[in-house]
Amino acid sequence: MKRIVTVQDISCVGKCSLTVALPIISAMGAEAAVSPTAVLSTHTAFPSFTFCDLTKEIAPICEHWKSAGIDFDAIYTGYLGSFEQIELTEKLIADFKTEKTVVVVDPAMADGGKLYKGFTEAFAKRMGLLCGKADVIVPNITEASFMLGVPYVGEGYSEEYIKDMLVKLTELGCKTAVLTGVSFEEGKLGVMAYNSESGEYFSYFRERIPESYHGTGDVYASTFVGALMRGRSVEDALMVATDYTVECIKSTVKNSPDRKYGVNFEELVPYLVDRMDK
Ligand code: PXL
Repeated sequence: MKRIVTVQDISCVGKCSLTVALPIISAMGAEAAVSPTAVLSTHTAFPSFTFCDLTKEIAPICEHWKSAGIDFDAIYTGYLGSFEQIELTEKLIADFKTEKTVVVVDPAMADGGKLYKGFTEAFAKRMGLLCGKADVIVPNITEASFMLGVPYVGEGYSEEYIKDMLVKLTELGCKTAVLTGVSFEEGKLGVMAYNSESGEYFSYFRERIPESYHGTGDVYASTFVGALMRGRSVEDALMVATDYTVECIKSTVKNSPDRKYGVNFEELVPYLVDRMDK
């Protein structure tokens, strides 16, 4: 069985980060090992929350893994709370990346034109350097804009604009850049990717559900990594992740109006398992 290590926080309530990554990766038939970075009572979009920093645990945990001969097929990083956590994550990548390891970085730090609470433009630039250590990165357009230091333009951009942004993202050092939440046409939303080795672009769109829920980026990234571990190509894994995320939002819109609580991805686990078996 493939073993993924995912580096991100545990937000106890408000489905995102590890409470999403663990069940989704498990349901997809891969092992989810964790490097938890912090424990929060809720994610930071709630009006208040508790926060217990686990930064000092990261290095000893990694050292133990090394001495025990543990290895990983994928390293998947999500929300990181500080410059120091980014540095430690880079060390984890340097120490555990082998020929077989796929490194996926989701620079979870912004959406809708704004950085999440507590982040700065300097932090976003630093996250850009971590992205340079990845094989694949999966930012949304807001995160990409902050990492590249360009203004967030909202919607109404051209395909050329997105293609140019993707090329610049790969110039950070990753092989493949994916932009999520891309829309060129009313009523459609999806992803566009660029493989800097082949020079090829890929895009996939579905119907736009006019609601945005917290944690969908984490659902997306977890599903993407899970599908890669099941042997799917990057393109195929992006389609699986897009379809699952869309189905989760569709199902949630019917009965859960509070967006902070995330999507009801649990209801769609049978769909995901079925989709993986096809
Ligand atoms: O879903 C991203 C995320 C993860 N973890 C924490 C967050 C957020 C987004 O706000 O606050 C703690």
